[in-house]
Amino acid sequence: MQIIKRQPIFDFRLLMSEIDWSLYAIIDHAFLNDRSAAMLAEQLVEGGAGVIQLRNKTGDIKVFYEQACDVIAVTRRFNIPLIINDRLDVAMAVGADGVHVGQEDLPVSVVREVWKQEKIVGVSVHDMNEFESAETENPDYFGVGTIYPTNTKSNLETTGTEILSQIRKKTKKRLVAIGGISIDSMAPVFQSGADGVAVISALLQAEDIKSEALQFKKRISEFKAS
Ligand code: 3NM
Repeated sequence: MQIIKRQPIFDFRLLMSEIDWSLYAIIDHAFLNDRSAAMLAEQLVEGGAGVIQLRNKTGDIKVFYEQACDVIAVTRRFNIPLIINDRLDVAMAVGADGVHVGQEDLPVSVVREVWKQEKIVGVSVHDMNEFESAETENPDYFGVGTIYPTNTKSNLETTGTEILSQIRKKTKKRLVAIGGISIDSMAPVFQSGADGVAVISALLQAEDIKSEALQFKKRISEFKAS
């Protein structure tokens, strides 16, 4: 295991504008199936994912840390940001580029207080109340969902795409739609103002992950061109 220097990949002010948020791939431990997180990261990035998030809900922080060390070696090579789900300690320990918090995690303001460096902080919102209250803490981007039904996180109500249009009217910040998103269900998400899609199962369950990511990107570039 290598020790990672705690340096941001780019100047942070450039970072937010240089990131391609359109395909935000989440590597979820529950979907590894004996594959390494680093190998998946490589395929996703080669397929065009512009952001990688690492998610591990098992509670085994040592494993999470080791996976993050391996994945950041890949994302650094491709100059792609690595965002850690939930765990600020893991994010800080590996010198990740950001952390994504949910409604039950540390508040955005606390993350910024503890992590003195300029890093990306994203937050999940599921309705307008959560959005309004998260906005007061000034996150860098919002994960908005659960857009469509999904087995990956089935305890939440689905919002459909309407919430994206509502939030789009209220903020210029990056909006990443999440929940049940596949190549065929993406169009309304982008039409409603999302900057990107955050995807787990449609990518990690694909037979060829790199080519699935490429297909996502191809379709996204068609939306952007139209
Ligand atoms: N968060 P898939 S939905 C991790 O709504 C997660 O906050 C959600 O996985 C939220 O692409 C979700 O397989 C699951 O549907 C996303």
